[in-house]
Amino acid sequence: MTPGGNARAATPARRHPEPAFAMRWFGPNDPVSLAELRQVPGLRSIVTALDDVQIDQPWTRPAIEKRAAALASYGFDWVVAESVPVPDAIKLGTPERDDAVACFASSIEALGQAGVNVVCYNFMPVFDWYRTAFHADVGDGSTAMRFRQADFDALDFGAGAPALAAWARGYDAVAFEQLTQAYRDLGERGLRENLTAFLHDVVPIAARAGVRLAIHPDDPPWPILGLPRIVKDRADLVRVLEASDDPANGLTFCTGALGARRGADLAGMAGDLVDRIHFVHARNLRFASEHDFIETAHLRGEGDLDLPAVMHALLDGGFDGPIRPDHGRTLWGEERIPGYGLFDRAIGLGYLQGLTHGRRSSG
Ligand code: DNO
Repeated sequence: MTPGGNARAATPARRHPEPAFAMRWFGPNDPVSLAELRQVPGLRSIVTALDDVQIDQPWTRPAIEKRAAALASYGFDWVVAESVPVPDAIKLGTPERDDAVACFASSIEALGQAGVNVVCYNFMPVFDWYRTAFHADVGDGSTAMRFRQADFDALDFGAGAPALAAWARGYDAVAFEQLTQAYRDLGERGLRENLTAFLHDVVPIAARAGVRLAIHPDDPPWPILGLPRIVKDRADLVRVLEASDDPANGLTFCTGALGARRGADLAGMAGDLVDRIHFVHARNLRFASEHDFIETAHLRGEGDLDLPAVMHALLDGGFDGPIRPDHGRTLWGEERIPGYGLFDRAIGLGYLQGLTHGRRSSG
């Protein structure tokens, strides 16, 4: 019997493998130290990036091996590069695009040689993920990140956009206006074509290097500021996968990003796409209304997303890749990067481990 007696009942029961339970570390400047992470039960795998490398420079094998050695000295493996940045030249298809693709490809090859086999990237224009509050009051003395469209709409980008802690660079007024206008002119269709061209170029290189590419969905998963968004929902994910059938062309399944579209069938998507899911971000959130949500603890019932259902779909589908608890609340007075405190993510990791072990012993 297949657990749950679901649509997979006709296929032989799947094993329930162990994913690689991981946490993200932002490098030497992260207020969470490797010494602290070492105390998290069952944590052997780290997700990190060489954020100090300029975006127009490739990641070199010595630099990658240096970071891997720092992790290894605490007993950790580097399992995912999150993220290797995709410069605007590639997304916009400017004349510098080919050089930028060559640079990205060279980073992929070096990562593969160093044994880092999964690469997370995104194709979001201008902003990576965006929140309108980083320390919103949860009501129990903790804080969490929030996105409220009305607050976003009230922002004034007339003077450009500030750098947001640890994930995006800032732009002055002129650069911001030029860049946003270039993406608006490009539109969804142009951005999709540029993603397809990018995949066409880099997927074969990744496949040869033994690296799986894992695109991260847009967050929030709807257009903001009139900018095109092309990785928002199931149809978009399928379109990305169809751009190249090679298994090296895969997904980062981010429950928080995809689940911010109210009513998204996360477990259904996870089960259907599991063979191409190379990396999982597990995050929970609670809706105040459509396009207004606050992030919550991972536990079922704390937020509106059903992480146990997603985990079961992944495990029943044979998922054994890296998974990390994504954004958590800021707890117990810690001073960390918003969303990336130690405590709630450690609790979240324990929850994901418990769900996995429970499913294994019942399946
Ligand atoms: C947010 C993360 C993102 C993610 C990139 C992937 O916490 O999920 O910053 O790393 O969007 O490229």
